[in-house]
Amino acid sequence: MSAESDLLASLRAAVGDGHVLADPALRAGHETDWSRRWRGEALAVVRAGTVEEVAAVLVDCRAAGAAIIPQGGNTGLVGGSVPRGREPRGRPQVVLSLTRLRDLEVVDVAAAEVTVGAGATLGALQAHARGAGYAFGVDLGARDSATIGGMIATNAGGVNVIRHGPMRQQLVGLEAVTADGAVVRRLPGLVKDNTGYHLPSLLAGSEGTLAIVTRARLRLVPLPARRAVALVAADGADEAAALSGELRRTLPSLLAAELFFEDGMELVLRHSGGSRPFREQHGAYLLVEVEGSRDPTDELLGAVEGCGGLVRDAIMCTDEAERARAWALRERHTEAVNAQGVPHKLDVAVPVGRIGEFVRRVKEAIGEAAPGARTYLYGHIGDGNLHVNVIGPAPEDEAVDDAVLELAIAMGGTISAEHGIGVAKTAWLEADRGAADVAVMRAIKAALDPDAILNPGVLLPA
Ligand code: FAD
Ligand code: 2HG
Ligand code: ZN
Repeated sequence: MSAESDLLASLRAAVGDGHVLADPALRAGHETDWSRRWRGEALAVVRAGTVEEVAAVLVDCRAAGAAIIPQGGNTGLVGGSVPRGREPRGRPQVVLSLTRLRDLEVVDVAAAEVTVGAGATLGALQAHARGAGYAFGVDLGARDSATIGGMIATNAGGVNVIRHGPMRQQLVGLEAVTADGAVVRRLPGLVKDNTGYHLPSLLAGSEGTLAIVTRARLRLVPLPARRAVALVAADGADEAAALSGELRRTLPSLLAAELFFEDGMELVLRHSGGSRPFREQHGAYLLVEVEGSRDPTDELLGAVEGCGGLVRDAIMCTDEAERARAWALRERHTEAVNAQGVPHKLDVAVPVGRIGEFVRRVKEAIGEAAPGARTYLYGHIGDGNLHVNVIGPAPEDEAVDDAVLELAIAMGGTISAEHGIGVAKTAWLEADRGAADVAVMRAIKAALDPDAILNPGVLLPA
């Protein structure tokens, strides 16, 4: 038997024959990412069902010198969830799928916390929390596929960061398996727990390079009794940023402040149907959502009216159907862009006050790097996070990526606001974080994963 068939045999012994997918047809959906820009070949996809099975898979892979690609819902947008086109050391790659770890424990109502398996989807967690009268503080468009483990690994942000923060802020405890198969577990859910290095914080945003997340203890937030949404038209990104700032100041219950533009909205309407919310075209659109124990519509209306000259037009969405239509205009950008071709997706943040300047300069930079490319901009304006999507350049052509990331750094921003570094941006990590930070990251990586079997080529340049 070859070393690879030995490894397959031990993986089958660890998780059961039916959970080791070696057939190319069964592997295929796990080998290409959501954007179709990244793909690679796996020896097998292994679907572990318990933390002990995860540990056994890690021990087997380490012994066999195989690399492990952790995978949740495979909705990540930086290529970290699928095998590398070329594994840095030429080793076989095993996709470790965590989606079977999807149990949802009873909500701890007194503590406002819940413990869930890493493979539970965000949507399942949200429904579970709602059933106990709570909500979860993070929300994003891929809610029906993205898993809690993947969201921790990427420190996912989403639409409610201005209110509740990203995934890292929801973490009260964690269970994870390190590269040598050891299980680290601290799940009592103590908000006050000052006993040294905080492993949940370290693993949040580690993108599967330090350990496999198997279970998490999460904080919950009050379930908003009522919500109100307004769509506001402004002259441009500067005015939208000023509006968002003013609304943050005047609306303590602001949940979301989202930005999009005319071309993106048109694309969404062509892709999914529906009609324009405003008769005239405007320079920028802002979707604002507030929550309250009583209907916050009047409060929102008053705050928007208070912004006077910044508002060109506004629509209050008073019922659930209108709110859903307004949200679809923003959330469906990702799928509408994907339908145009394989996108270059850059997920930058710049200081909120410079968003307008960034919008102007990024279009110029893309025009120079890739004449004729189509650019769609949208994002979470409340936290300065703009999604830059470019259609046209070949997937392997990085000129446009370089131009956008260079500009973000030059303007005091970051190359990744919420999607992570993945394989897409490793070359830019040092320019963003600096050599000293990257050296510390490398030291942590070497301590926890000395053989570099966990997601090689992701986050840190190989
Ligand atoms: P995967 O894609 O499977 O994996 C992502 C990364 O985490 C990979 O590096 C993988 O190796 C690692 N990983 C996965 N599971 C584990 C685990 N258990 N232990 C260790 N490492 C693991 N992201 C945002 O931040 N905000 C948004 O608003 C947002 N909206 C989106 C909308 C759409 C339509 C889509 C397609 C994506 C969106 N995303 C967004 C990106 C994506 O949903 C998030 O990055 C999400 O956190 C990925 O979760 P996942 O389970 O799909 O992880
Ligand atoms: C969003 O905010 C997601 O919609 C996806 O983060 C962003 O499509 C993108 O680039
Ligand atoms: Zn986003």
